[in-house]
Amino acid sequence: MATKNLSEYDLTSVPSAEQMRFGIVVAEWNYEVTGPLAQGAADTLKKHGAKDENIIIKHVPGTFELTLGAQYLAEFAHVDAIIALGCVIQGETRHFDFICDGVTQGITSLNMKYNKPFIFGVLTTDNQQQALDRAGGKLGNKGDEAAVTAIKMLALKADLIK
Ligand code: DLZ
Repeated sequence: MATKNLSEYDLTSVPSAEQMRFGIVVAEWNYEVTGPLAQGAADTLKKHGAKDENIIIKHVPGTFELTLGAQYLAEFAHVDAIIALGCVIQGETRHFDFICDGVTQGITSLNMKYNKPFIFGVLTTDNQQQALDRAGGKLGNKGDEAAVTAIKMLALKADLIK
């Protein structure tokens, strides 16, 4: 199966983000990957109209901490949507599984708890090269995909509320 390029999407299908406020929480582990993810997400939000002052970027130590970091942003930063960015690379122990399970369930439950989009921008790969390929490399940037998803989910909410 061909792998999708994460940065390729129909530009015309993305609503304006001009009035939206975003939080981005970034894991410091594997920062050579998560740094470019954050850059991609912020650039894509701005490309679709988000203002600099409406993009709040905060860091947490590792992917496991993304859930609480995202909750802090929802509680204290008055943002409309939160993008959680991390990278977990398979190692020799079962840590990979525990971190992936924790963050997946954590981010999922935040969506329900706050009724806001919490976007899962976590790469889970077998090795570093696979991660770099998806952080601005040959397969695009998962941060771009996460940003577009955040905008679309907020637009869906606005459409249904009115
Ligand atoms: C401990 C750990 C390991 C082994 N691997 C990763 C990883 O690949 N990616 C990542 O973001 N974080 C990793 N961590 C750190 C955990 O996410 C967490 O920060 C620590 O277990 C402390 O709670």
